Amino acid sequence: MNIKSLISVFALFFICSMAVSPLFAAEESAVDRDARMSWWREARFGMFVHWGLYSGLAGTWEGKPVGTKGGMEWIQQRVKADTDTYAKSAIPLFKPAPDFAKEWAKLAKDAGCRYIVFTTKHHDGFALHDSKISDYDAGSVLKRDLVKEIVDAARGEGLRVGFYHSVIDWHHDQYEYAKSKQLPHPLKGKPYPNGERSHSKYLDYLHGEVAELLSNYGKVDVVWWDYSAQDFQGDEAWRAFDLMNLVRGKQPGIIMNNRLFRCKEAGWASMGTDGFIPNLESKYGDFITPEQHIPATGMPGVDWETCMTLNTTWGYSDHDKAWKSDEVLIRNLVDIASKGGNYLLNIGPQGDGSVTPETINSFRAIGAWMKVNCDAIYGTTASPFKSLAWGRCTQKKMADGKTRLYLHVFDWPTDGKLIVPCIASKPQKAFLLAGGKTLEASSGGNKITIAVPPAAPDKIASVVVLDFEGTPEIVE
Ligand code: JFZ
Repeated sequence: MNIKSLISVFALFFICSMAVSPLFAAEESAVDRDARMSWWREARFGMFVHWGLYSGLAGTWEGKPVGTKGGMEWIQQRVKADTDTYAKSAIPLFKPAPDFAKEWAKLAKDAGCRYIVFTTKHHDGFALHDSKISDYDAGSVLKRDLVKEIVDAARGEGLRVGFYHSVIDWHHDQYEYAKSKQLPHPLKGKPYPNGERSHSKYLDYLHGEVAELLSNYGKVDVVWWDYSAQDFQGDEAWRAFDLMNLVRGKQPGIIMNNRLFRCKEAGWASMGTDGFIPNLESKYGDFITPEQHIPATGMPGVDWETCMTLNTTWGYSDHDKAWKSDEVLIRNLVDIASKGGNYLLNIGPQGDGSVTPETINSFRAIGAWMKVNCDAIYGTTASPFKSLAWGRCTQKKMADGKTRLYLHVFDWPTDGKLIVPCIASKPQKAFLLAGGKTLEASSGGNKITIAVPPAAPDKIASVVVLDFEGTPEIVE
């Protein structure tokens, strides 16, 4: 072998090892990471969409409700249907109307969401794009590319776009579900109907579809992986580092969650939806995803996003009427922002893509509140106070070196005096965010007393603004 070919062999080896290096994320500087995360940190509020074949079934199987509570996007697993039986029932009921996605995008935009994350494929395995490597996809079955329709509609409203993508797959005939005791599968405990399976063939397919999704729809802002178990996760289960590097290679600025993993280093303490710890090494992803709950004290130093349903199911159900009130939804958004997190609030459109009146009303109520108060949400950081009896606080560093505190008052004082405890600094200015009326504020004895009107400007959350020179001194 001559020296030239020796060099090219080395060069090739070097390039290949770069392509699969799990150190990709670790090599990013803190400054670059902050720049990459900045839109997401400022956004604070996004819309989640669970929509697929299960949406048309609407929580009903063979004419009977499967349940009134819980995720009906799991219906195939709940009734233990094999993929052919499920597809035969579900496909005729999945009939997206023209322009359905425009309705979602407008609803999100008007509510004040800055991004939409939607299911490109859920656990049932049905892909919403036009896939060249599958016939269980919208392209093959409906002759439509629903991912393109949704991305175009979201971009049309100026929203950022995220792909929820399930690595669990109840359709693919090479997915070796026996490898995990913890991950769900409709045929769990039963032998593979098609004899031997090769999980590595499934992974080739998974990576292939992810490559299509991250190549053919322009810029993608978020990938929201779902999900892993302690007994099946990461590299072994999904060739996770290759998968993340594939995504980053195609979309350098992208943000990903940590659900390709289920280990301590990746922010997981246990199975279940409350098994989170405020710790995340960057090679495992960019943010932690508390599901259906808000961490009591946030997750200082870690990026996190609470995802939540409007009722109790992610995918549409005719039988779930447990809708959260506007008060709960708006106060959740405030609570999450006051703890430094994002709120990803789910809608479950029906089989034709339409959204229920309850969903529309909830998002419009949030939108009405945001129209007046969004400055107290976007671009804010966590409260400097441990707790406040009457509500929550968010804060913002202003361009002129001032600090602005936004006091979100849930329980409006009946005596006309709003008291901010544990603060030694005197505000330069106090005013109501709604309308801008100046308020009298006095300071002393480590507290600020603000004279407020007798009636709350907003029954759910009224915002009082305090401006300080520099950083206010908190004494707790
Ligand atoms: C997952 C999905 O199964 C669910 O359908 C939905 O998409 C949600 C946003 O994400 O939910 C989970 C994830 C993890 C556990 C349970 C439900 N877990 O670890 O027990």
